[in-house]
Amino acid sequence: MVSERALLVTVDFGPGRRGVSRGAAQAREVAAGAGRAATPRNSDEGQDSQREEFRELVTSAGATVAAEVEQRRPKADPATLVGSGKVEELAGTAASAQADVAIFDHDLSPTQLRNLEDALPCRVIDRTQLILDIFARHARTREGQLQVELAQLEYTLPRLTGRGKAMSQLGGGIGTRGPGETQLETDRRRIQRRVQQLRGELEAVRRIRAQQRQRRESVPVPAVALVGYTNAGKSTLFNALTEMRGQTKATPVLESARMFATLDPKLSAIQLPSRRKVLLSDTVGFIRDLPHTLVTSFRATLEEVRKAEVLVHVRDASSATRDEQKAEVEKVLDELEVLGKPRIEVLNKADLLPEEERAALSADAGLVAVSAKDRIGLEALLERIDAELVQDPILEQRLRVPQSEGDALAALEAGAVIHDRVYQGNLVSMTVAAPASLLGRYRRFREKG
Ligand SMILES: Nc1nc2c(ncn2[C@@H]2O[C@H](COP(=O)(O)OP(=O)(O)OP(=O)(O)O)[C@@H](O)[C@H]2O)c(=O)[nH]1
Ligand SMILES: [Mg+2]
Repeated sequence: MVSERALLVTVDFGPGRRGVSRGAAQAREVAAGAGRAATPRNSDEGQDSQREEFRELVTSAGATVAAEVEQRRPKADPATLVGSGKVEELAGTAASAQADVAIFDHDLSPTQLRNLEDALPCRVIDRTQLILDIFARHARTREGQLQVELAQLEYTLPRLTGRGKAMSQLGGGIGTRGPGETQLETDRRRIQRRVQQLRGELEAVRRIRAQQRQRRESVPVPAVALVGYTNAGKSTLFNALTEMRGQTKATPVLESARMFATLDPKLSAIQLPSRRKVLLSDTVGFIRDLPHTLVTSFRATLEEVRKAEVLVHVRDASSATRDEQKAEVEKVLDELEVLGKPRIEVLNKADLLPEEERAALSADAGLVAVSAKDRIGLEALLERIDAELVQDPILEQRLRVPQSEGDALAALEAGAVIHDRVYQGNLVSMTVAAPASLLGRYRRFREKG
């Protein structure tokens, strides 16, 4: 498939550079001694990396950048977002760059979308549609695909216009024809029917997932969820942790420089240094201005996050906008009502930082600096997870177990840290550190006195 040529449009609102407040936030973090002084990140840099992020989104959607246009204006034009002079310029640039599509790094109201489509010689899509498109490309499971299609249709329905140009995005039959009003009504009804059908199918898929979860929860294993900005390295960390020595082999998940590589949640059991097992989950990443429709439709996917006892917030230490990314992630966590859970902050990609900065980070007790790629800092991270789990705490006890109790000994061997083991006749006497639930099962072996 030939990739589409895209005209990228960004608009800075407000009087000055968009990044002023962001710069101030970073200055505070420098003052807090987090070692940021080595590489000050000013607002220009923040803005550049937002542009870069937008370009990456566009390439992740499979398009190539044909041209870019920027505008700064105090506030959005209700009719066309950008001013009328700019619309003319856009039309000219789109024509000369032979753009197939103009992509705005903002959301457009149905009116703005219609007016821009009328004025430009190509299709127009907004930021939410762009992200939905990437999601659609990357969804692998049935549930993921259903969720994205539903979100796409719900977003598009109010944006259906008589022109129909916007609809070519949807594939699935509704082409680029210019439907008249009757055709438009038919399309609307058809979409509404499809929406109903998708809701039904999703309901069914979710019932199965709920059953699976119930079965899982009948054996209580604490859940730990990796969360974070897209591309922070969650999947790489997931693979690194599940591949560590002593872990049972799991199929690796996809690591990719593309944004939103992961859509569908993936779970794997891992063992912590205390020998306690937890269920680790990798899931969809977040982004600045994550479309609300996506948060809602991915609520079920994000259920792993809502059910987790501990959240591991994976951050890209090398990103120029890492502090802004952190704030964005916390916004979504708030929306999911999980800000109250214990949260471990991991600064990943530490391998990309200069030595002084890395040293400063590792001195900060609030953070765990790791490199998922180089497998550095993982042991410390597992210890932190251990420490954060309060459900089923680790207790230390002295046990005396008959050697004939093979099952009990094997279970302790697998689930506890054992020291001072002494054999006395047919008894094994030992000190074990293990989750309270495991020790509870072998209360009868407790050494008296
Ligand atoms: N240098 C370096 N690169 C890393 C590290 N961890 C991940 N990466 C790279 O960062 C990119 C994104 O990694 P992923 O693990 O796919 O990121 P993710 O958070 O799962 O991203 P999404 O699923 O898209 O939200 C890939 O190109 C990885 O190779 C690291 O510790 N150091
Ligand atoms: Mg991923």
